[in-house]
Formats: sequence, structure tokens, C-alpha cells
Amino acid sequence: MGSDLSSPSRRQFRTADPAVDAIAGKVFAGERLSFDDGVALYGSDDILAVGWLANYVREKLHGNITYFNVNRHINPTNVCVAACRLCAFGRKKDSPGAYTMALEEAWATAASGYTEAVTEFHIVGGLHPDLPFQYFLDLVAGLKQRFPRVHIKGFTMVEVAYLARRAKLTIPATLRKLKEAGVDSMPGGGAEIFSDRVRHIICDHKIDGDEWLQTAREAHLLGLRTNATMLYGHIENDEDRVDHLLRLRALQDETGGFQTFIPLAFHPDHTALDHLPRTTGLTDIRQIAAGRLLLDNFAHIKAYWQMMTAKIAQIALRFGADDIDGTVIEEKIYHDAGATTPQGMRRSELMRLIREAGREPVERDTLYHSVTRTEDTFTVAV
Ligand code: V47
Repeated sequence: MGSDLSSPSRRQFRTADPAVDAIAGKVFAGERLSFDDGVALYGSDDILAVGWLANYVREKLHGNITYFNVNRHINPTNVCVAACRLCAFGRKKDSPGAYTMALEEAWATAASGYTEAVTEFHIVGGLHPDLPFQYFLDLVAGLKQRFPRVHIKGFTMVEVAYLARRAKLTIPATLRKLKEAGVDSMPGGGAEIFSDRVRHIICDHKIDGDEWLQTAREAHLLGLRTNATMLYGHIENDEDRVDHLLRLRALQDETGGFQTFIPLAFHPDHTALDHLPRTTGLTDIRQIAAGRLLLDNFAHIKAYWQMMTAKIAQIALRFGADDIDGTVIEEKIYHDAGATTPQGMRRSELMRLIREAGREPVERDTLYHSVTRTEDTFTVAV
């Protein structure tokens, strides 16, 4: 054990793994973890000690609170030019199952399931070769006009970079137009794993890691908060995961624009990588814990229940996660890839899940302001 035995937490902590013990010394001293520490966290057999430390950090930041929100996903099109091996959602333009919503249809989709008074629309879709940029601007402006109180978290860095290229605009100009139309923040998708070696295999035609980070940087500079994800459980190794996390941490040092880190478990069904096994519960839990410990400048770590299953997400609330995402309503990307979770969950059920983990549920809006509800409306504390 390290030298400072005066803190009660330090005295409670026990591990037989010397590498984790050394990491604990840093965690208790508030010191930043290194690349090698990250690899050691992934390699340790003592998952309970790793989780204990992540939970220690999580409780220092958020106490017992667990955040959730009431949101609806809208996927305007699944037509995509990228053909990523990791994906089961995208379709070529004329292939069976391809769809593109007319604007009225997208707005009607937003309205269905609105009964729980959603505070967020989460909008992501494919890279459509023909849809003009104006379609996306009109989509967002139309949503804002119809649902002025709903926060629009829309379009990944990958979509923004593609829209910019097609519209012959710079990334900042594209982001500015989306923001003017009504985009309030951006989701964290498309980051996958930044390693070129892996990216070439799982999503060859997407922007590379540096371009993803640069697009996020530009968004942050314009005042758009974004999330960050990491897709794990395919062909990446522990070093790739740590490299990904430390590159996110470096950008966060620079901009402070990331809100939440969301590890995403690879779902292989109906993808070109369907020979790979699914992730296990311990792998899922470890991503949450490693994320919490390495991303010392991220406020929030999300255990996305749709992806992890509600049962594992509940356990993750004791391994570093302080957020469980939302009611979701109509998730498509994971369900096309074989997810067996329900496509949405009621608010009351999410709260039960959180309470049974011994945590206190707090409904938030997208920017983590708490939401107070009366019978049929809500107010946001800013
Ligand atoms: O970008 C695609 C991933 C992402 C598969 O920001 C797959 O709050 C697993 O980013 N198996 C979209 N993953 C989802 C996403 C997200 C989800 C929830 C909340 C937020 C947020 C963001 O899903 C894609 C890609 O990384 N993905 N296919 C698959 N077969």
C-alpha cells in the first residue's frame, strides 16, 4: 500500500494487485493516471478493486445522485454511403429496408411518444448521398417550431463532416448553420476507436480519429456541448482503448466542451463482423470503471442501458457511472444489430432501477439541469 494511510478511504481500500494499489495511491492523492496505469486497469484481475476506486471517484463527484432523462430518438434516414463493417443500421440507397423520412414524417415521429413530455430529441442518421444540407436545417427548424422547449441533441461529428463536404462549407460554417437552425448540443457517436489500424477495419470510410476530434473541437469553440463515445468489444486491444480515452482527455483539457463519456458495447448481429462474440458483463463494467478513472476531467460517465442491458447498467451505477441515459423511445441502431433490450422504458421504471441500486434518481435535461415535474408539465432549474 502507498504511504498515506490517514484517509479513511485509503484505509478501507484493499487489493492484492500491486499495480492497482499504486493507482489507488494516485487516485486518493487526486493525481492524473498515465497510459500505463490505464493498461493496468484493463489488465487487472481485481475488478472489484478497480470498481471500488471508480465508485470512490463517482461518489466524490456526485454523491448518490444518478441522472436520467426523458428523451426520444429520431433517425431520419438509414441510407448511408459509409458501409462500415461495425454497423447493421446503414443501407445502400436502393437496397431493401432503406428508408428516408419526409420532413412531415420526421416531425410526426417526434410527436409520437411525446406524451411523457420529452425534454430531448436525439437525432442521428446515415450519410445520405443525395439529401441536401437544407433538409437537415429544415428538419431541425421544424422541430424547434413545433417543440420549442425540447433540447435538440443532433448529428455526430461524422455526419457534420459529411454534410460540410457535400455543402462545400467549412466545419465551423456547417456547425454554425446547424446551431442557428436549432441544434443545441451534439451526441457522442461515430468516435468508435481512434486507432487508425482498427478504424481501417471497422469503419474504413469514416473520418479518422483526428478529424473526429477536430470537429468536436470546432463544436466546443462555438459553444456546442458534445458527448464522447468509445466502441469496444470488437478487434481493439487494451492499448487502443487507453489511447482513445487519453485523446479525449487531452481535448477536454483544451476545450472543456465534453459533457459525458459513453462506452458502447459492440453488437455483432447482422454486421460484417458477426463472427465476433458479444461482450460480457465484466467487460462492460470495466469500461465504465476505466472511463471514470482515466477521464478525470469529464463530469459524467453514462451507462447506456439500451446497450448494456438494464441489469448491467444498474450494476454500473456502483462501478463509476452516474448517468443511465433516458426513456429513449424507439432505439434503432442497436436493435438492428441484435440488441434484446426493450426499445424504450418508462420514466417510473428507470427511477425504480436507480433506486434499487441504492442511488437517488434525478431527472436532468440534456445539459444536466435538474427537471421538476408537475402532472403534465416540467420546469428546468438553470
Ligand atoms: O456512432 C453502430 C455505435 C453509435 C453498432 O451522445 C454500434 O448521448 C454497437 O452514439 N454495435 C450511435 N454500437 C449511438 C450513440 C449514442 C447512444 C446513446 C447516447 C449517445 C449520446 C450517443 O452506435 C454509433 C456507433 O458508434 N454503433 N453500430 C453496433 N453494431
